[in-house]
Amino acid sequence: MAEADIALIGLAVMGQNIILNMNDHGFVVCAYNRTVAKVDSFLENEAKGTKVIGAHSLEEMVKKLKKPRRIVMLVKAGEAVDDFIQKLIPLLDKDDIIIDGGNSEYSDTTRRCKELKAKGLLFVGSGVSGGEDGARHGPSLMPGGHKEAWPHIKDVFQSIAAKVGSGEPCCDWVGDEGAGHFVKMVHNGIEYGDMQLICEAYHLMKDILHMDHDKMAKVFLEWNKTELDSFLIEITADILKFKDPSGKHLLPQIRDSAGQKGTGKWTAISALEFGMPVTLIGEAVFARCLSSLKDERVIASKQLCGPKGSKLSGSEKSFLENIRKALYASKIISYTQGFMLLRQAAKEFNWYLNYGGIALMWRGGCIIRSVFLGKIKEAFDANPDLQNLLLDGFFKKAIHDCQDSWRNVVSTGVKMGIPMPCFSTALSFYDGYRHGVLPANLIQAQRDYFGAHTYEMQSKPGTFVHTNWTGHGGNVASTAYNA
Ligand code: NBP
Repeated sequence: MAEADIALIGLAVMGQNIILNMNDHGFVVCAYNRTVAKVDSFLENEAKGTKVIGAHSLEEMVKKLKKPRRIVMLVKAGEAVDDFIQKLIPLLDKDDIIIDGGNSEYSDTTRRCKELKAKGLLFVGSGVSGGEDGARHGPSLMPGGHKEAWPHIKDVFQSIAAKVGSGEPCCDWVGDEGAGHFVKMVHNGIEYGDMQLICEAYHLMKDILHMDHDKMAKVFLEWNKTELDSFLIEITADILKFKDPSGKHLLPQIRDSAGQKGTGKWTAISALEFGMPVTLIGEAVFARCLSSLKDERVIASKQLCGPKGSKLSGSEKSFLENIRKALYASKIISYTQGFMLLRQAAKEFNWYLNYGGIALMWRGGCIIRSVFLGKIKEAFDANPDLQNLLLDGFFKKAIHDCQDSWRNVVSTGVKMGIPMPCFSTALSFYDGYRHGVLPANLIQAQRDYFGAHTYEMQSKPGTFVHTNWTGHGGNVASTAYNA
C-alpha cells in the first residue's frame, strides 16, 4: 500500500537524522539501507515510536511510496549513488524523483541529470550542510537539477531546513544541473577559508601576544558579539577553553596536522579551471597540506631560523582589535572570491543563480552560518546584478574601516615570522583588485619577446600585435589562445 510521502536510502548519521527531522514535520518516511539489517535496527531504536516505516528491498520501498515518488539518497558519494540509480530506474515511473543529498561532485550531478532526463525521471542533486545536528534539527539545503521536481519537494525541503529571521527557510531552488552541488562545494571551500582565518588569528594571539587559552577563549567570545558573530567563532571559544579529565587544555595536545576530504580542493580546482582568483580558499587548502608535513616541519624547525629581535609595538588590546579587523576584512575577501566563482560558473554553464538566496541558504543551519551572510543577502537583494561584493556600499565601507589594522597585522606577522597565508593573500587580492594598472604589461611583453604571443596596446584593446624585440627574431606571431 502506498503510504509513505518520501523514501530515504542510507541509514548512516545524515540519513537517520534527516528521516527523524522529516518525521517531526509530519511526513511519513520509508527507510531503506544497503545493509538491510540496519533498517530493522533503526526502526527498533532511533525511530521507535515515530511514524517511520521500513523496507527490506528497493521493490518494497517503491511500492510503499505515493506518486510521484520521491526518493532521497544519503549514501557515500561516487559509485554508490550510480549503483542505486541503476537499480531504481526499472522500478520507477515517469516523473518520479530521485534526490541525491550526498557530497557528490557537481559534474557527476550534471551527468546524472542528463541520463535520467533521457529515461523520463527527474533528478535533484542537493547540497546538505550542518552535519549531524543540522540534519536532525534543521540543515542548510541547496537543491539543484530538474526544476520540474521543485514543486513536489519544496514543502518537505523547506519544512525540514533551518530557519532564520522571521522563519525564512535556509533552502531554496539553486539552479539547473549540478548547480546545487556546485554551491555546496563553494560553501565547503569557504568553510576551509573561515577555519584557516580563525587559526591564523589564534596563532598570532598565541605566539605574538603569548595569551593563555582561557584568555583567548574570552576574546573569541567577545568577537562573537561583533560583525564576526558566527558558528565557527562560537565553537572556537568552546574549543579553546575545553579541558581534558586531568584539567589540562585539550587543544595544545592535539597534533597540528590537518585532514581534508576534498571539497576545498575541488573548489580550488574549479577556480583554476574557470580562471577565477579564489586565492584564499586555495591558500587554506595548501595550509592544511603544509600542516600535514608535520615530521618534515619538525626537522626544519631545528635548522631554519626566523627573524630575530622583532617586538610588538603598541598595546595588546589594540593589537587584538587589529587582529579582529584583519580577520573580518579577510573574511569579506573570501566571500567576495567565492561569489566571483559562483558568478563565473553560472556564466560557463548558463545557470541562473540567485546570489541573495544562496547567502540566505548559508545564513543558518550550516557550518559557515553567520550574521555576516545576512549582510551579503542584503547587498545582492539591493542589487541582484552586483558585479563584486567589494563594490557594495556596506562592504566597501567595512573594508576601508579595517584596512589600517589589516596592514598592521600582516606586516607585524611577517616581521615576527608568523605564517598567515590567508590574511596575506586576502590583502594581496584586495590590493590587486583595487589597482587600475598592474604590472601584467611586463608579462605580456615577456611572452611576446620569447614566444611571439602578441600583446594589446592600452590604446587599442582587442587588437593583438607582435614586436620583433631583438631585431633578429621573425615577424610571425604565435596563434592566439588562452592556456
Ligand atoms: P557515509 O558517507 O558514511 O555513507 C554511509 C552510507 O552509504 C550507508 O548507508 C552505506 O550503506 C552506504 N554505502 C556505502 Br559506505 N557504500 C555503498 C555502496 N557501494 N553501495 C550502496 N551503499 C553504500 O554516511 P553519512 O556520513 O551519513 O553521509 C551521507 C552522505 O552525506 C555522504 O555523501 C556525505 O558526504 C554527505 N554529508 C555528510 C555530512 C556529515 O557531516 N557526515 C554532512 C553533509 C553531507 P551500508 O550501511 O550498507 O554500509
